[in-house]
Amino acid sequence: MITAELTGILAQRLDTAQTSREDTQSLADDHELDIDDAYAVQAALLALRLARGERITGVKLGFTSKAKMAQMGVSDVIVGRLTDAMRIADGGEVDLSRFIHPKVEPEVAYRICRDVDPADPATDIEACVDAMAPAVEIIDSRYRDFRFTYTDVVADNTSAAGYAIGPWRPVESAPNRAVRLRTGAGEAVGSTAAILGDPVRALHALLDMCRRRGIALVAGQVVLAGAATAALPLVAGATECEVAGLGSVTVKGCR
Ligand code: 0L1
Ligand code: MG
Repeated sequence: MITAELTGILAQRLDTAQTSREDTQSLADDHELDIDDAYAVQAALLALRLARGERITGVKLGFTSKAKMAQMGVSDVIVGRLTDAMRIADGGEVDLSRFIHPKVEPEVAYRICRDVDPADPATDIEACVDAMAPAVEIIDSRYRDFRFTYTDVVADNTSAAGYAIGPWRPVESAPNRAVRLRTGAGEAVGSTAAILGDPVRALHALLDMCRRRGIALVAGQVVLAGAATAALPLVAGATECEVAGLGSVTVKGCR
């Protein structure tokens, strides 16, 4: 376990990388972090954002596809936090100079409609969401060339950098919706089934993570359930994510 002092130093290093748009080397190059250390660095990093006046708006899951879990050699999802500084309106412009090397992922979002007490064993997480929507997540690893270990990426708030959410609709079970992501850099097609077989499973995985990591979910917050395809580079121009039965969401990259 690393000391509280080192936890703060590593959080500051990642925060400086994000605010200065200058990447940093893997923490694992010179420190041995376990997963608890990594979540402690993530919490310290979030505290720096909150101290600047940002507000938590939700959570995101990563490593929700079998391919990504296998690539990282893990069997757990990872969880990161979203803030209002990351939120982009549907159809809104996003200044690319805010990022180091941004990529975009097509996702499904859920809206939390009542506070979730992770300590309560009777919590019914599906009853705590009232809407779902197409979403795009912007990921921007603070590590050089997007090269990181499992603990690195957790410490770096799971690469969270931005998100936009399309029109909300009532939650409807459909594990296998077609997904299309179009950017100026290309196109990716896939299915929401890539998200743990069914995005609703991401809610259960999230509740489990909230229990283990003491994360509270509050009414009005959003959940990004995970990527339905591999990420594409975020470039200037329109990026659109379309999810069958849910509609679409667009952001416009600009310089
Ligand atoms: O699925 C994700 O949101 C990505 C998690 C972090 C891994 C990455 O940056 O590729
Ligand atoms: Mg994602």
